Amino acid sequence: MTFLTFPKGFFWGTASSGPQTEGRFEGDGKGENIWDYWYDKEPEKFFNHIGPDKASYNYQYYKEDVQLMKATGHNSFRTSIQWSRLIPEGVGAVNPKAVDFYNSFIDELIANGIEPFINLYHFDMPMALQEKGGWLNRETVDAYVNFAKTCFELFGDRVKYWFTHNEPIVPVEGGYLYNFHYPNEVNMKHAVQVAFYEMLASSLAVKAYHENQDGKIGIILNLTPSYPRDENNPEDVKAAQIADAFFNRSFLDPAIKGEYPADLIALIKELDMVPEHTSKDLQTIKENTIDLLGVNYYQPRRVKAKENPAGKDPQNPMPDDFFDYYDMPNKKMNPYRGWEIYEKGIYDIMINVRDNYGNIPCYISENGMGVEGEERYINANGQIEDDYRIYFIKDHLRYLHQAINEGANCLGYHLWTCMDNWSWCNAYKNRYGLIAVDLDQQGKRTIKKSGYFFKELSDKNGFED
Ligand code: BGP
Repeated sequence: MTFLTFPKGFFWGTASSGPQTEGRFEGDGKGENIWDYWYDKEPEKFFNHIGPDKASYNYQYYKEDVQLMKATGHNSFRTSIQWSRLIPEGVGAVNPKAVDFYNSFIDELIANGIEPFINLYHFDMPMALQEKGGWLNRETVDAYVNFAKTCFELFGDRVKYWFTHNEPIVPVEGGYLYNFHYPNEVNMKHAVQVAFYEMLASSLAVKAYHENQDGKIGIILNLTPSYPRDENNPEDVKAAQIADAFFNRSFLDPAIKGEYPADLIALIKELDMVPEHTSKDLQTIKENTIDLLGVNYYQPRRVKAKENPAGKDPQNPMPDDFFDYYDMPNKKMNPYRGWEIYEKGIYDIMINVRDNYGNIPCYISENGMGVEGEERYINANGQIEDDYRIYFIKDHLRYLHQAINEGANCLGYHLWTCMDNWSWCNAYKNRYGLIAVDLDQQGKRTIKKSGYFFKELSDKNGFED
């Protein structure tokens, strides 16, 4: 047995987001976002027809929730400010009830020794802006920068860790390529424009932050390492590099290096999909890079060379015209979410950031395991015995520890998530929390076995392996 100790001051905690936890309440002044709108229109698209109005009641229970965070060892916690709660129409008037709510929540966290990490955009476009094109419209970039500045002015005296986006590639994939987020378009040219405007918005927010504030600002990216089927097959390797360019380096490079990768630029030119931009925009991206990188890690991407290139539809190009997914035999799976579990991926990401991105300060901003039907693990005391989650965490932390020992500049580990929350179209299908939420009992909370494990992990700043 060895004890794996993490660096002094390591951030232990969890991540969540406003739209997945807060809920909507009569008289709260929140405006409509794409999730509220889509759910009203097509509730059948959401697991068990549960929509964003029925998130985990954090808007009401935040004080109790902060106590539960303390009880589960949090010294830090990430959530997002819902744009449509703070500024209901996306631009214009600020909702005073939202200001009160976020102020009290932030104060409560700090009073309990929990460092707030605040993200600005977690897939939640205000509907008034989506009606005008959302991220396809340059006006949204200006509106976002105004929202970001408003947040910095209102909360920047106390919040010292800010993030411009969570997983900006997801609105691109979900909304404009693979049809799992509103507006459900399949249009790669639009996808590229959306990605560019999200990135530009991020850089402009970084600029605004650095002009007036003294904390750190970064971006949170879901990095899915691309592994070729056969490392000795150059065609597989090339296919994996292309997937990496589209889905990882498309944000990683401009966010940290201030430039898009040359191979991605060449591909986008070949596709004749260069987004609308000015040379000043590129200068803005160049000059306003992040201070801190958040890494969400769930699964790798296994890739092989395209088997049937003739199958391409020239009218409707897609990123996966350039590679095929490889279904590796005997991989370890989370069957509920359908994602591969590959713990070493966390190490590979850290080493990549160390070697190719100047070893910028980073932290694991999400990692976790969603499981369906956890009620079957409830013991006689009413506690969910989620040993699988404890193993999952330890198995990843072991590799993270190794990367840190080898020089990775990793400052913390946040699990997804604190308490079971609303997961977009999956609603409450898969539960990720350290704390169970009973929707049939007005969101009653019960700490799971993993919650007690996490407390000990944080108190001891490591674990016996
Ligand atoms: C990440 C998102 C989170 C969260 C998590 C779990 O991609 O940042 O918002 O939802 O994944 O995934 P899912 O909810 O799809 O199961």
